[in-house]
Amino acid sequence: MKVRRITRLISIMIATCLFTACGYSASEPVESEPPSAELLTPDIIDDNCRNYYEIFVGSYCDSDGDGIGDLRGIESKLDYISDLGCNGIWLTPVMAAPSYHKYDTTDYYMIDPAFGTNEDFKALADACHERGIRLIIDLVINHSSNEHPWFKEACDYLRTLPEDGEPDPGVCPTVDYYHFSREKMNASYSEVSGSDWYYEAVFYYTQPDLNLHNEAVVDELENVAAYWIDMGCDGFRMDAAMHYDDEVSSYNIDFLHDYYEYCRTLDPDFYMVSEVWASEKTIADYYASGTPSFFNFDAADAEGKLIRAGRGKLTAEKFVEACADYEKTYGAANPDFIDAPFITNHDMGRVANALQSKPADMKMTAGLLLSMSGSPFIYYGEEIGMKSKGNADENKRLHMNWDGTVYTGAGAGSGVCRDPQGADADVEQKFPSVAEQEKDPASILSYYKKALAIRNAYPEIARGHMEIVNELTDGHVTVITKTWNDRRIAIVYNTGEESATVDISGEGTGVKGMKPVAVLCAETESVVAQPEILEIPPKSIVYLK
Ligand SMILES: [Ca+2]
Ligand SMILES: [Ca+2]
Repeated sequence: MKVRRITRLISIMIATCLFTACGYSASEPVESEPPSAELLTPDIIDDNCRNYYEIFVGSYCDSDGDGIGDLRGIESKLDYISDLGCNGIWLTPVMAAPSYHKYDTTDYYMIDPAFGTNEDFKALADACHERGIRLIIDLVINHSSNEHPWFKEACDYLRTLPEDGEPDPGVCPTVDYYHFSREKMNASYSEVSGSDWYYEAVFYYTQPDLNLHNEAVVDELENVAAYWIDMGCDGFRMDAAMHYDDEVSSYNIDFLHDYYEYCRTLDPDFYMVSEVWASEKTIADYYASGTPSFFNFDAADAEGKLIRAGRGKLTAEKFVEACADYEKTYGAANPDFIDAPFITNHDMGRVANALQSKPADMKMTAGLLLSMSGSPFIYYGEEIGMKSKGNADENKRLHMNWDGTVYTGAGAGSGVCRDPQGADADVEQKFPSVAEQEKDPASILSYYKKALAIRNAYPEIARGHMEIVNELTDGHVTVITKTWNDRRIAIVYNTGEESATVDISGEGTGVKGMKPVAVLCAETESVVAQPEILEIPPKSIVYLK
C-alpha cells in the first residue's frame, strides 16, 4: 500500500487553482495547463471500436409534427450526436411493426411508416457516413409479430386441418416457420385462436418465436441482411440472441457465427453486437461464436459494476479488476472481441433513478464507462441525466428533452416527441434540457462531451491491453495503463469521497515521468501535480501520457 491519501493536503495549492474548474494545474515547477478536452485533437481510427449512441426511435426527434420520432428527425440531430463525440448509432427496431417499440416485425424489408420510408433510411445512412458515423439497426429474429404474413398464413392453414390432421409443410411452408404444437408444451405457448393448436411465444403472445432451425427461415433472414446492408446499414444489434433456441445454446452460438460470416461476405467491416442478457461466464461462451461484441450485462444496470463503482459501493480497484477479467475471459474465447459496455438501455430503469439524481455519481459512472475498453453504448438521454419512473417500460423511453417543451400536438417541426402511450404523464425531469446544458460547462452533458473527447483523442483507451499498477492501487484510488501498438496511457481513478494523493515518482510504478493530459472531475476542483505527486479530488479521473 503505497498510496498516500491525504485529505486537504496542499489545500492552499488547490485553492489557488480553483478558478480552473476541473482543469489541471501544476506547481513547482509551474507548468502550462494541458489543453482542455474540447481542444484535444481527435485521432479517430476507422474500425469497429466506436462510441455508440442508442436511439429509441419513436421518442427521439419528430420531424413532421405527429409526435412520433422518425428517421428524418434523427438525421436532423446528427450534428448533435457527432458533437457529443459519438461515431456510431444503434437504432431500436425500425422495420414495420404494430407496437410502439417495434420489437414485433410484420415486414423485414420495410421501414415502419410511422418512422418514415426506406428512402429516408438510405438518406440517414448516407448522412451518417458523411460524418464518419456507422449506423447499426436492431434485428429482431427470435420472433416476428403475430401479424406477420408468415404467421397469419400458417394459422389460417392450421384452422383448415381436420381433427387429428397433420400439417404438411409441402402445402403450407410457413407452418414450419414457427413452433406449432397440439399440446401446450409449456407456459410460453399460446393458443392459435379458432383451432386446437398452440405456438411458442417466449416473450408475449403477439411475438411468436420463429423456427431458426428451418433452412427456409434462415434463407429469408440472409436476404434480409443483404437488403439492409445494401441500404447502407453497417451492423446489426441482435435482439434476444440467447432465446433463438431456448434449450440448446450451442445452436445460438453457431447461428450467430454463420449469420455474421454471411454478412461479412457482403461487407467485410460488418459489425454485430448481440443481446445475451446473462452472466459474464455465459457471455464468454457466446464469444466463441467469433462475433465481435456482446453487451456487457455484468457492468450494466442498477446493481452492475459501473453504477456501483460510480456511487462508491464498489471500489475503483474492484472495478478495474472486473475490467481486467472481461479482457481475459472474453479475449480467451475471441481474441478480436470488442467489449460492449453500457450503463443502461431501453429495458432498464434510467441511471438517474439508481443514482438518486446525484450529479457527481452520475458523472463518475459516465467517466468509468468512457474509460472502458471496447465500444461503449450510451442510451439517449443518459448524457443529460434523464430519469425514468417505476417499472413500466414506457417510462424508460420518455421523449428526449431537447429544450424543455412537451409535445402538445401543436408546433410541428419542433422535434419534440410525445411520450409512448401508457407512460406516466407526470414524470418530471430533474436535470435541464439539452439546450440548457449545452450552455453550462459544469453540466452532465458537458462532462460527457469531455469524456468522449478524451476517448477520441487517445484511441488506446478503447483498444489497449490493460494492466493494473498494483503499487499505486488501493481501494478507491487505482491506477491502470493501457497499451496499444506504440501508444500507452495511464488512467488514475479516485472514486472515493475524499481527495487522494498518488506518488508516481517510483521507478517500479511504470508510470514515472508521465504527465496529466486530461482530467475529468465530477465536481469543480482541480488536480494538482507537483509534478510527480498528484493531488486528485474526489470522484475524478486523470489521464497521464
Ligand atoms: Ca414523426
Ligand atoms: Ca426462440
